[in-house]
Amino acid sequence: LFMEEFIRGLPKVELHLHIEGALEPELIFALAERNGMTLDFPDVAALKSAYAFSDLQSFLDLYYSNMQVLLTEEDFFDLTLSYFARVARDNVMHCELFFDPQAHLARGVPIATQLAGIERGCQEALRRFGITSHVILSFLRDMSEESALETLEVALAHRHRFIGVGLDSAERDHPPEKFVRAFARARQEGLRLVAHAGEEGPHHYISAALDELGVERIDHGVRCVESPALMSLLAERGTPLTVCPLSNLYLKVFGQMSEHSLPRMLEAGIKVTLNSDDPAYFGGYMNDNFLAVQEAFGFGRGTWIELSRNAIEASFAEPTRKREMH
Ligand code: ES4
Ligand code: ZN
Repeated sequence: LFMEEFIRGLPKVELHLHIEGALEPELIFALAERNGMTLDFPDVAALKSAYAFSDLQSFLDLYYSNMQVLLTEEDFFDLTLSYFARVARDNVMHCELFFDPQAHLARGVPIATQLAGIERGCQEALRRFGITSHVILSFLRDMSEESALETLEVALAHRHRFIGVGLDSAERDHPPEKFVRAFARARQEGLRLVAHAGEEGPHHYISAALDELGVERIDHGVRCVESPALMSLLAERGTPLTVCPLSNLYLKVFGQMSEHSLPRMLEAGIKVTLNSDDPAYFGGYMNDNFLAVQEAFGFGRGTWIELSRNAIEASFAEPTRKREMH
């Protein structure tokens, strides 16, 4: 109980959060009503009963379907501020959030609308809660590289509104190599680079994201434990992994939390961080993830401090902000 209070009170940094994955069922219904849309579910309870996933794709189908209620700048603002209001209670002090522009562009929502709403939500979070944040534009890997490049060109009119690019969505059969040109273009613009790899996909996707795309952080990366050579490399280079324990459980990457590769990665000296991924879908926000890990592994205070330091160091926060957080 003492450890639980200690973990709840720890100042936290979230580096792996899809803002569309913070869309709670109640907000889905509120936005649908505001936008005059009819949902496939009669009420919140019926929608929630669909939140049982067998793998990544079964989750993504519902995730893309639900986000159709996001149409206006106000919708993106309300979503973003609702996330920050929730994690202020978990003592989150800094967050780097992903958004999926291609998913909204496909419905005719301009990238300027998306970015304006998200940015205003981030500014309000700083004003109300003192939480700092950065936005990362994520390419959908199940779409073409041409689409990624077009999206990046349109987004570059708002270059100052995002700090980097990422790569997400259905991983299997969509290796990092597919996006070499898109990441090279982003690098040219001085953008920071991250990519999802080794969540459902094989460990060699992690190596490819590092070597072919030149990413600075790996999102998930939990399947690195299948290659001892890769684990040594990650530890040597100090490459941060943004691990999402409840996500991995809900998407059946691991059968139980006790089987999660987190302790093996820590043991190998890899810079692991803990994050929530899609908190409205996977049973909880930062503290829920931290406490689920503690229940399974019973870490001591030293490990929790190490995880917290890793997240501050792995962030793209300004050096002065990093010093403040330490
Ligand atoms: C995602 Cl858990 C996960 N994996 C890959 N892409 C995603 N987009 C949103 N959540
Ligand atoms: Zn993710």
